[in-house]
Amino acid sequence: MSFAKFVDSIAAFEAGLISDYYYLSKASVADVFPELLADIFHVPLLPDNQEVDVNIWVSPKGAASPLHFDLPDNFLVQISGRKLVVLFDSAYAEAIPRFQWHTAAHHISMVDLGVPSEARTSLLKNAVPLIAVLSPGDMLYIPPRWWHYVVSLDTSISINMWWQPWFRPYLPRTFIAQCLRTLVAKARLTY
Ligand SMILES: O=C(O)CCC(=O)C(=O)O
Repeated sequence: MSFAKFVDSIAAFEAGLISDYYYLSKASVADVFPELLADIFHVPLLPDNQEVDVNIWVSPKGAASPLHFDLPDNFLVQISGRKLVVLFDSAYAEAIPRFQWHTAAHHISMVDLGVPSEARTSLLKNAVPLIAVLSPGDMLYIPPRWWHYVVSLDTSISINMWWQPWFRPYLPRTFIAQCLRTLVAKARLTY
């Protein structure tokens, strides 16, 4: 679909002329709008040599991204329109039902937060959300493994930046090494 047709589809959806919408989601800026890259500044919080995966999101009012989590760190930057973001601390990970681990949707929840259901009530009983409304110029940091659900409150343009600090790939090994050390220390105390 051409971008012009996509923009027409946004207008048609918002006018109630069509019932399904298209969402230009996580489209690599380098691939689809390379000319915009010059306008995207390096986030000063990040080291100069940090690699960043920059994506653009364009959606009609009412579009939603399902409750899901991502593995990289994320800055979600609002360019135009507002977005509602519902976030759950990774401490609640076990309280959120998700598709099976071996499927492509393993990072997506089966619960649609936009539709009342017993599953949604039960999820909200066990996990307390943080809620943010992003306006143009706002940037939200979404930590890795934090579940999030996003609704466009207006016709919306955002970019997001996924990145991983250099030490992240080493964390699981460090964690396993720490567990082994603790086990050995406990075994020494016992015998
Ligand atoms: O803006 C959206 O609809 C979703 C954004 C998102 O899920 C993300 O940046 O990881």
